[in-house]
Amino acid sequence: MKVSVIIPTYNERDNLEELFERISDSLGRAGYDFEIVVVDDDSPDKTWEYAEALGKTKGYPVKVIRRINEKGLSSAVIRGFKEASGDVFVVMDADLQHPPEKIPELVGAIEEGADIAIASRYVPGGGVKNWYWYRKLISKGAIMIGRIALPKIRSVKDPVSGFFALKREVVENAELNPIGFKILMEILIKGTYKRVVEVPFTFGLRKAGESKLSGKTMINYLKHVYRLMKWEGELDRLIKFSIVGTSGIFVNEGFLWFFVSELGMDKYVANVPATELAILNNFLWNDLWTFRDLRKRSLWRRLLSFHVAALTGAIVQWIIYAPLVYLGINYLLANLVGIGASFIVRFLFNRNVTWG
Ligand SMILES: Nc1nc2c(ncn2[C@@H]2O[C@H](COP(=O)(O)OP(=O)(O)OP(=O)(O)O)[C@@H](O)[C@H]2O)c(=O)[nH]1
Ligand SMILES: [Mg+2]
Repeated sequence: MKVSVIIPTYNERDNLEELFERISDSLGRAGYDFEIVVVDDDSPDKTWEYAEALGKTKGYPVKVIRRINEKGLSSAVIRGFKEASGDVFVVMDADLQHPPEKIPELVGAIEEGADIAIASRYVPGGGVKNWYWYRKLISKGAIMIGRIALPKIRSVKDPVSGFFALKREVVENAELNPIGFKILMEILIKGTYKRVVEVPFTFGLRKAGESKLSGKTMINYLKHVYRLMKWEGELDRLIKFSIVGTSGIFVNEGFLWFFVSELGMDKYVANVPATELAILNNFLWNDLWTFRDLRKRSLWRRLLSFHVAALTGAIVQWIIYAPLVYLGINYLLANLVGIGASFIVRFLFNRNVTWG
């Protein structure tokens, strides 16, 4: 079995020597046949030239791809997949934040039957070195958003890791988007695989050179999650759920108005039957339309679960509604604000439990 270590680089000249040595050491010691595929975007510091030179003078099995007119981390990795000749691909950064000594463990996991083995910061034993609390928070928040938006990757603790191994077959026929921002997430959504394992590791400090992280990183990440949601059909679901929810608002508000104005019911009480009628309306349309393809549990369980979601949403809604009414805000408007907050809670619950 041959291992191809794919390394995207941009101005990483000063890290190469140690990187190649440590990769060779760890894979050589474990007895693997391997190659190193460097995909460099015509770095001004001539990383590509130095990589070739190291291959020649020190005998490392290096293949260097110098891209002149293309840029970008994901497209570089995708290019690496195309050029690699191994049976197992390993993707890692050049700056030694990903310890090469972990590679045999990742490849070993693949040999034991995993299709994808992720070096993970967020499983027990893993971590990050010297990150400020806010960088940790942003990282975890970003992952949480990704996992909530994309149910397929829900079980993966570090779906944005840049250090992972996979079988060639996982990506061979996948339509990977080269402008995708986090290549692993792209692969987890579009690749062909069954088993994913996570191996803990500590994300170290950059050895030399500069970070390419920019202020736009977060926005690009959110755009990427959005594109993957669209690809997965999750965005369609969210839109359908909103449309159904909107119909529910009319049912809810209409009955609330009817009960209060026409029947003279108490405003606090009238909210309850109005909401129940909206729940039944929403369940019907979501079951027939939004989540039609996800009807796995029995009708009664779905209906019950939908009510639990609705009750949870209603509690959230009431917690917002009551104080607003108390503050003298129009009760219909107060109800509307409450519905907005409950919408988010209900979508997540229903997507993941009722039709999960
Ligand atoms: N080919 C290519 N490689 C890139 C590009 N941008 C970044 N890289 C490489 O991708 C890897 C990860 O980039 P880093 O800047 O280290 O990103 P990071 O690890 O998230 O950020 P730091 O923690 O600040 O290092 C490094 O090996 C970079 O050289 C690019 O546009 N093209
Ligand atoms: Mg880095």
